Amino acid sequence: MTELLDQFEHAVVAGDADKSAGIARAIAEGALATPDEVFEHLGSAMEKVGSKYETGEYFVPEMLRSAEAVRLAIELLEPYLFTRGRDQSGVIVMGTVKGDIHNIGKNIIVLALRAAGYDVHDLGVNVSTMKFIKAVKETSCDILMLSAFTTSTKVALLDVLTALEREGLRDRVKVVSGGASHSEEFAAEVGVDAFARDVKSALAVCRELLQR
Ligand code: B12
Repeated sequence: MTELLDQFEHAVVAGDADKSAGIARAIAEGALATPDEVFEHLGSAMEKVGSKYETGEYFVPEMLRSAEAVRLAIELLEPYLFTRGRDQSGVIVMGTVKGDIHNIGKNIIVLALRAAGYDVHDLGVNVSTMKFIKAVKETSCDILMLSAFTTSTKVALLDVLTALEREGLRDRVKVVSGGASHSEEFAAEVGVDAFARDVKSALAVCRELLQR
């Protein structure tokens, strides 16, 4: 099985959507891997793509081909992932903060959380502070998850936290942050409740926060 998942990861990194879609279909039809395994490999594949982009081995077209391979694989795997056991419950609002349009990692996390049974309201990218506040009020969510990628959008993350305080909502909702170029130190500095680096830790953090 590891071999199939490695091939899956490799096809995504290579941007070979036909191959990754074929493997995704096989996984879905034969229940050949657990959702956690699938998410881990998708996350890891795109992290490799990100590194290749940063080192100049890949350019935007290569990266977008890999992103398309992920999108297609997710589409094919979705029905299979959602028929698996749903063992969690909780409402989560998620979005990428204002000024930021990165969504590949966020989308993987959203899918993983939904597959684990959470009711996830995905607000998309470039989400204003007001939109986050409105969603927290309307959904009475347990957890607010904020994606922030660039250094400049960290300011937007702080703005959401300040607005939560101002609106008297900070004690009602747990805030989790994540995203490339984000660190544990920064998360502690801005005062979120938890930080997660990848799919596995995001799931673990949500599980833990909802048990408190
Ligand atoms: C893909 C990408 C793009 C794509 C985005 C496409 C898309 N639809 O998302 C495009 C080309 C559009 C782009 C644009 C820009 N980008 Co860009 N981009 C990347 C890149 C290469 C990969 C990001 C990615 O998708 N990784 C794969 C996924 C799976 O990983 P991930 O996003 O990190 O997500 C994982 C975790 O972070 C975590 N996670 C993610 N979100 C969340 C949220 C929560 C709550 C939790 C718990 C966890 C979590 O779980 C995910 C799964 O494991 C990174 C470099 C890198 N190595 O990360 C730069 C990077 C993020 N980009 C960067 C920059 C600067 C930009 C631009 C400003 C300009 C530019 N020069 O390219 C614009 C910004 C536009 C804007 N306003 O947002 C910088 C940010 C640097 C900084 N410190 O500010 C980076 C780090 C590259 C670099 N070293 O310069 N980018």
